[in-house]
Amino acid sequence: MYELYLAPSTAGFAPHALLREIGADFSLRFLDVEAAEHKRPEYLRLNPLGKIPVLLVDGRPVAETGAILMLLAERHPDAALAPAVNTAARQDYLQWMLFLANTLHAGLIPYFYPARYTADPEGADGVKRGAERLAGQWFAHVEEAFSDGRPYLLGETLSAADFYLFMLARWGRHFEAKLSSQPRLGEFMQRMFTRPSIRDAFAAEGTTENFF
Ligand SMILES: N[C@@H](CCC(=O)N[C@@H](CS)C(=O)NCC(=O)O)C(=O)O
Repeated sequence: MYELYLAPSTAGFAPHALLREIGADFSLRFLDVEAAEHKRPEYLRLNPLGKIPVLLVDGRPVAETGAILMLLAERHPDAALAPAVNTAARQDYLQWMLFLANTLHAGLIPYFYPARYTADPEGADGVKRGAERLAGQWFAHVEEAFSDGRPYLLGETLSAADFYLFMLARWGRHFEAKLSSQPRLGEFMQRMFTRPSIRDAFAAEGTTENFF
């Protein structure tokens, strides 16, 4: 049994949608971010860094979005959301998952919390613009990967990486330079959006805002 701590449209979205895609037995625990519920001692006991999301696996907490996604894919091999160990596809999967976690996700954080990344009281806007510029380059790298017409990040087969990418690319809807202008990424987003798991996750999170 899984219990996912999340807040709407945060990094909890990808694990949330993946749980639905797998058809796992889970419950959702929505945190009140305005009330800083994720900084309270009860939550810090689950994740001392106070970051969302956390997944309880039979009561044991796991944090870090990429780790949660990989763990879920691994625990549910029948859902075939991660290539088998020692295959060429696994190599690509690991590379994309780490790129999404280490580069794209980590690089988007300064966009959303720019003041944390500067000691200059006037510097937040510059940090935000710089983060958007870098993210634009990384999304261009993703667009390039899709240039061979592949439907999913790994090729013909859907994987956990697609849920991660979908979530991160959706955050780009705030950018001045819209990601929807990247045609292949746009097609990917539409393709993912048709999945019941994604639509149901949006509905459960109460998200009505444009998804991309
Ligand atoms: N490295 C973490 C980052 C998670 C993260 O930054 N989550 C955001 C919500 S999207 C959060 O908890 N923000 C609250 C804060 O940083 O105070 C992960 O991959 O899960």
